[in-house]
Amino acid sequence: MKFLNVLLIGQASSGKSSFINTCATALLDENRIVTKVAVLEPMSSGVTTDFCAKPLKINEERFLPVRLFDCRGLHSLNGIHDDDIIKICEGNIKSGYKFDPARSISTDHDKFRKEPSLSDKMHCVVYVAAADIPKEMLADAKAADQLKTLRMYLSGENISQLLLLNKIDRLGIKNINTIFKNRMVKETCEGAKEFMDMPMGNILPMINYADDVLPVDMKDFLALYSLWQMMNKAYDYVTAQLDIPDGFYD
Ligand SMILES: Nc1nc2c(ncn2[C@@H]2O[C@H](COP(=O)(O)OP(=O)(O)OP(=O)(O)O)[C@@H](O)[C@H]2O)c(=O)[nH]1
Ligand SMILES: [Mg+2]
Repeated sequence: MKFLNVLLIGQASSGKSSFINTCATALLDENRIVTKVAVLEPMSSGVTTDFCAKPLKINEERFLPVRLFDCRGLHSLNGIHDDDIIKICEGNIKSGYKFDPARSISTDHDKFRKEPSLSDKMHCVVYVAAADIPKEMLADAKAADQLKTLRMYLSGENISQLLLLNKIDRLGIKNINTIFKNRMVKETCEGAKEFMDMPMGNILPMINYADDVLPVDMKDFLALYSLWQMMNKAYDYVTAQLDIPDGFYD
């Protein structure tokens, strides 16, 4: 298997593309900020959206063996059908699919993968929220239901779930090098932990490149740490699946 698959799912403007961009910057051995990739171009209606991943370069020849899939969801306005989110996790939906809020992907669509293998499935799911408004991620009842359905499915499959809390800088932090000692950051992470009912280690505080001109070590560090956690969880899932002998559950 060539790539670990990680699904980033969160509402519009939660910072999904910015996180991918920050990872791309942190991975390069250069003193420049990678130009923001248009990972997802919002459609004019604001509800339809593509499903895609972009390669993460380490240098001119090599790529990191992980695919971060960018997917808008967990908010009814984003219009992704509940069934489609599960189908993404199962590996049924190919990169480049345009979601239709009105209906789930049909099995004869050319972006529908009929017989997904382990390498097509999502190996780790990351909910993405903005730290200044974490609960707005689930602002309506439909989204709460969607999250519940997804979480039940993922728990049943033993797929790890993480929470990426972007925009930590918006909590009024004066010095980003002290974020792990900051009371507001601690309280926000604890609030998110309670809200999502997750272990503290699964909450990833993050500050992305937004208006920066020069690279910032702390942002690079946070991106690499979060990416490493995601890859670890994905790797654990894949190895657990591969370790199951054929016919074990028959
Ligand atoms: N201050 C600050 N701004 C951020 C951070 N992360 C993202 N932003 C800003 O938030 C806005 C939305 O970020 P995006 O990365 O486009 O969000 P997205 O989740 O990809 O949004 P969609 O593609 O529309 O679903 C942009 O203006 C970013 O510059 C962060 O950590 N701190
Ligand atoms: Mg985006």
